[in-house]
Amino acid sequence: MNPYSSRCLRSGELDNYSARLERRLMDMAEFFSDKEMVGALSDRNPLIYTVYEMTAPEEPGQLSYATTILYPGKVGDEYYMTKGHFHSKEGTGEVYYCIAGRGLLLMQKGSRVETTGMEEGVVAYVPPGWAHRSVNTGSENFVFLAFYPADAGHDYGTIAENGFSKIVVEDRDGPKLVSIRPGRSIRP
Ligand code: S6P
Ligand code: ZN
Repeated sequence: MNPYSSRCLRSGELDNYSARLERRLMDMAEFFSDKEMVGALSDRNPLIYTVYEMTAPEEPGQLSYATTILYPGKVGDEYYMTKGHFHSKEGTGEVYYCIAGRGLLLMQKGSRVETTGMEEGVVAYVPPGWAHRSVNTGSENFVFLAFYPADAGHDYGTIAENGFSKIVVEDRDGPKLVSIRPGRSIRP
């Protein structure tokens, strides 16, 4: 295959991409904690995030990249966030680069939870084996670019079933990490 490139705008749009995905609340209802609020918002079904992917062939050694535009908002007290996933293939990590906005990269391995604060210019590393989710804790679009092995694959089912053991909610003093499944391993 031949080399290629994309121009990544500050808005998060790629001018050259292979797929554009939209995730609305009802595409990810099971991922938010406040089920009553999910029900109340179901008619409006707000757009939570948009992804522009440039995927390479799913073969060892190939790399894909994608931007995510995560919109500001909350479902109850819980900030808008991505579904979050493990990579299906063991031994595959990922690099995130924040282009605009403010948020948290929430990661979990077993019962260990780590967060990295994301703002313009921050580069973050997700080591192999860590589930990862992005959370918009700001009032503007949280925009980031991710680079990952093209054959990593995405396991959403484990998160849909078990959830992360901590969620990010708005408190009087700002974003707060709250334990909802203390000490529980994400992969029982
Ligand atoms: C892919 C990478 C990101 C996410 C995107 C949406 O490995 O981590 O491009 O796919 O942020 O999140 P999610 O959890 O719905 O795939
Ligand atoms: Zn990933």
